[in-house]
Amino acid sequence: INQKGCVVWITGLSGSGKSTLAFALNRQLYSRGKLSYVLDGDNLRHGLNKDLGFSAEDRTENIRRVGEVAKLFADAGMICIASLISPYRKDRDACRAKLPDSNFIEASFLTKAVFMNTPLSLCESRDAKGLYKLARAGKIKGFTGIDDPYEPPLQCEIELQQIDGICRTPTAMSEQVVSYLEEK
Ligand code: GGZ
Repeated sequence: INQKGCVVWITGLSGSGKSTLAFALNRQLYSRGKLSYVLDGDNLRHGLNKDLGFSAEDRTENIRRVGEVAKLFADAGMICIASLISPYRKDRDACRAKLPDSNFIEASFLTKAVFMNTPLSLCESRDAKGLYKLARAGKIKGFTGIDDPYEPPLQCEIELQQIDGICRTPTAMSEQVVSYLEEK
């Protein structure tokens, strides 16, 4: 096998497109003969992390477990793509600290709204599962971006910005990540 294991950690708001990017990246790597695997926060919450909710402690534990599993995949030589909101910087940094330098690639997936205070418009307008609507109505408490914080990375290897009206395709964005991986 001609590859080195690593973790590509995709962080961003709910609805920002993390999972779409993760699976597009997975397909693209596969077509190039690379072994990769997606650890998706929302999926893992049905199994491995079934016991966890969305309190700060539970999110921290969620990220910790996925970080440990991602490390195992990387140790096994795979490109592990983790896509979780992972809203707290300290939790992402703790995952990074588990891996030797350069084996952890943080890709932040942010909409301009996060920084610009045209708040969350893009994520919220997608609202595939109607969760933002429930959060706005106070029926879900502690929803990231609404009444729970999202701390964008101060430094990350790849920043993918999606701006209202100028959406790049998942393929274009995953190509950017693949180029980065090839370069390294
Ligand atoms: C954020 C929530 C919440 C709250 C349910 N806050 O976009 P989705 O719906 O399909 O995926 C989101 C998923 C987040 O799981 P993660 O494991 O990635 O979160 S974290 O990294 O913060 O531990 C969202 C849904 O769960 N969801 N309630 N309160 N997202």
